[in-house]
Amino acid sequence: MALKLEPGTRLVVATHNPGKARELAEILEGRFTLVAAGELGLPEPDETETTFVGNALLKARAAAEASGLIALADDSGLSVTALDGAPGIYSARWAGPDKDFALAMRKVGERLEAAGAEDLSAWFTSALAVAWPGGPAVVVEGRIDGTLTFPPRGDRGFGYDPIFIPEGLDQTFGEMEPLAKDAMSHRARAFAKLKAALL
Ligand code: ITT
Repeated sequence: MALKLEPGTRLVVATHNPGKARELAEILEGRFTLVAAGELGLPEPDETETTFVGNALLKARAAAEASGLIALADDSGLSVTALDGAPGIYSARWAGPDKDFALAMRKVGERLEAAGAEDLSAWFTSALAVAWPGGPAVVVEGRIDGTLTFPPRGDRGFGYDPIFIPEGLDQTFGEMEPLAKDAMSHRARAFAKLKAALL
């Protein structure tokens, strides 16, 4: 049987990151009835996998089992070429327990400086997973390439947005209109694949 997501389906969005939740709601454009993981009091599972895909599946499956609803999860992060792909799946963890992304962005800058890196290329990845309670799951990945800039610029978006300039543009994700980011982001690219697979 082909997996399908019917319009209007109740979908739990398995994220505790408000910036991500907002973008996912914008990208899904009212196609589904979204229920936030926080609203259901769902626990945040430990992200024990070693890939974006693995952690997205883990989060979607945990939310589907705990809620009995179809669940959508995103695992994402910033990868820096000169840092061998770091922080990658550890992007949230570089911000520490206080989720301090000014600190995390400074850490990226300091590591680049310590490495004497001239290559400032980087990319964002988003793995989006959909899991059915007690059933199958689907996962896809989207990516956008760009260049890092220091100091950070702009206060829109979230996380590492103020240091990331997407390829071909000169504004950071932190400076761009949210809808412009949504039209090109790693998350939007992953969703386009999900749409092709499930809608
Ligand atoms: P959930 O697991 O509850 O969804 P989280 O913030 O822990 O929330 P991740 O483990 O996927 O999510 O961590 C991804 C981190 O990567 C996130 O905290 C951001 O700092 C960063 N990140 C991902 N997408 C981003 C984007 O579009 N812009 C800026 N930073 C982003």
